[in-house]
Amino acid sequence: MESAESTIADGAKRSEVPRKTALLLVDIQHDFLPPDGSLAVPDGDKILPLVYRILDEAHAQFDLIVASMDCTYHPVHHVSFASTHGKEPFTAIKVPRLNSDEKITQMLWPDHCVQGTKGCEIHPEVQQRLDKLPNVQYIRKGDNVHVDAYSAFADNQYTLFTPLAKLLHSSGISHVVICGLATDYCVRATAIDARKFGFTTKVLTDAIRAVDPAKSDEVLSELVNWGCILAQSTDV
Ligand code: VGL
Ligand code: ZN
Repeated sequence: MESAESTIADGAKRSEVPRKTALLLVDIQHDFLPPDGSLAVPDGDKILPLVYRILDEAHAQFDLIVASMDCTYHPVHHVSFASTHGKEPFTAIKVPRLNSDEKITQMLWPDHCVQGTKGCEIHPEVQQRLDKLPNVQYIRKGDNVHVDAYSAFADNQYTLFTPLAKLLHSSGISHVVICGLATDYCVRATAIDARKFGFTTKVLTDAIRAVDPAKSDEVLSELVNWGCILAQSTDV
């Protein structure tokens, strides 16, 4: 929410476009959290106190707070569920690209975040805090049964876009700060899309966790190559 003024050579003040920042909380939902989420991200619950602190103490720094939710379609079985294909979770298969003969790789997951179930709900202590704040918006993704959606901006094939890019642009947001789950899937895809849409993008590395922790460093360097800024939750 900083409004910047800079001094130009002749000493006159020139006002700049105010910088507006959104906080993106990625998929902080029951099913991604230990101890009993169906797709619990290792140590995913360790981010919770950091998220509480941001929402309790630093929320005023954000012009908009967006909580994304993986919201897989019920009752038809989602393409990303191992159970849909009679396969084991955490294996990959080839599925057809939408409207195409081309095959693409789809990771298979345990059933998770099915709409209308507890698994889909945002962690209650995060939700309680969001309920008290103004300027909170929710972005639901993954409701196309045929195409998985990691990014909060679009599905994995860029066939369907959520309202997020439009929401941010129409709110005058130029900067986004990202935390949540999981580093190697939904945080990664959301951060890369944020860069593609032109947002200055900060990723809070202590407030994210990976499905495969061995991949974290590689993902973070990939995000740096996309122009993301790595920061700590205490920096906000
Ligand atoms: C996610 C795997 C499947 C995530 C969502 O939120 O990172 N990962 N669906
Ligand atoms: Zn999912």
